[in-house]
Amino acid sequence: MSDGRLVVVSNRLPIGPNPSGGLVVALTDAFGDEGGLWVGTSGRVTTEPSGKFTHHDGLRFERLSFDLTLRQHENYYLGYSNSVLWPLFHGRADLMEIKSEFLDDYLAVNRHLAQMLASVVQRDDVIWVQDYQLLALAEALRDMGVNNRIGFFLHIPFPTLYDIKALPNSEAFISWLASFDLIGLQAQRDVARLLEAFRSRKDAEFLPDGAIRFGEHRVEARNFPVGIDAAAFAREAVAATKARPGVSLEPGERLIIGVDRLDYSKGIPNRFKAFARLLEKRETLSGQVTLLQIAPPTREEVAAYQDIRAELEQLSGQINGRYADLTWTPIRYIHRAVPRARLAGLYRQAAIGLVTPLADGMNLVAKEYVAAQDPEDPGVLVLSSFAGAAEQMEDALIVNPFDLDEVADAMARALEMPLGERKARHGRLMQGLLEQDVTWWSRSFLATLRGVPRGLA
Ligand code: GDG
Repeated sequence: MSDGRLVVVSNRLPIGPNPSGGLVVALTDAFGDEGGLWVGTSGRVTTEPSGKFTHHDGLRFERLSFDLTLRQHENYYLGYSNSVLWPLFHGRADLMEIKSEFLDDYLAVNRHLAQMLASVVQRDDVIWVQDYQLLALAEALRDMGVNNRIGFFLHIPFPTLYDIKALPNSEAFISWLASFDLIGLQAQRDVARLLEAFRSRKDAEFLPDGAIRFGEHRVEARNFPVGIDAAAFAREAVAATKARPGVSLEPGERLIIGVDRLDYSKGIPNRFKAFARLLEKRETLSGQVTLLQIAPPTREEVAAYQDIRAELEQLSGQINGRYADLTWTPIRYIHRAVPRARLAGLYRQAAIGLVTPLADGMNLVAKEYVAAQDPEDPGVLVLSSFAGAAEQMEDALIVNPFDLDEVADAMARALEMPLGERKARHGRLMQGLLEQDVTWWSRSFLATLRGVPRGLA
């Protein structure tokens, strides 16, 4: 076991005196009292490439940021990361935009970062790389002679071998992965796909302990489902409900909530259509149920995101036009971010958490919705089988988001579900969230990484 410093690398560094978010909670715990280093981009776009890191003080661990140039932002971040890898890994090869300069700058940013990192990494450090923007980092570090343990965690789904073939660099892509010591994935299905990709390589040797050997290097792949700080979020939901009333509803009217970055992978159009199907099938629900969809903007410079926004505006207008009356608007669609404390209260107010992605690494909204419920009168989670969370959250009503009737029927079932069944399902789901929370996630990943054998396989 190595006890060296932890060095985390992610695309975006959390900057400011009080950064928040799941990853910050998990890693603050992982850095512990010994501290460590977190490295990532500053979020600033400059004209000159930055040759060295900027230090940020104020936390128990050290933070180092670097700036991207406008060209790097366009090609590495919006281009290869979010117009090639993101759509492909979410099963949307049709939305990929392949340009050679995207890949060139993706590699250039990964190499440039590796170079800067190599100068600060110490002999016993363990390096933990986060997510799809930095897939090529370990290979670049190895080329520079960095021999430390390097782990990688992919927050989004791993693609099928069939989809990998659609990459302009599918062979090199597998070699990038083979340079890590440990690859963490959200779900078992992702591990199976990664192993299939490795199996397609003639130079891969599957070892009896489950690891894979490429030449002299050995790599392991396992699933570590990301959790949330469930206990803290439950407290936040109670506080939010005491602090202010939720959205105003007519007597007897019930709320269904959806919360997602406005992304085509989240299945929001299907959700709206399934909700319309529910209204069509159950006329008595007219005026009795409202869908609140919070969908803050994201990656608006990418054309596919402009298209999904236009589609949703059209669809919500159409459904509201058909069903609304003087006192009831069936879909309340908010294209803006809502403060986190407010969100916790809205989840708690909602009788249904409607989470219907077409592809999703995990989906933390599903977990937050459950954590926010009143255990004495909990709402029901309706969850897509395509979210990684479905592997853990078997007590949700699991649906196929492509089948509008199935989703509509699950909503109807949730609205009618007796209190005893709701409590039993919620109790089991909450227990799972508390047992496998976000610190469990980072601790299990790091314990595994620190324990992987080094040197020749
Ligand atoms: C990636 C993977 C994986 C959303 N709207 C507002 C808001 N949010 C917060 C939610 C939740 C987070 O954003 C979204 O997390 P998800 O997990 O649902 O999805 P991604 O952003 O796509 O995250 C995903 C995750 O990484 C972690 O590994 O689960 O599969 O795609 O926390 O609450 N927060 C606030 N206002 C909003 O309007 N405050």
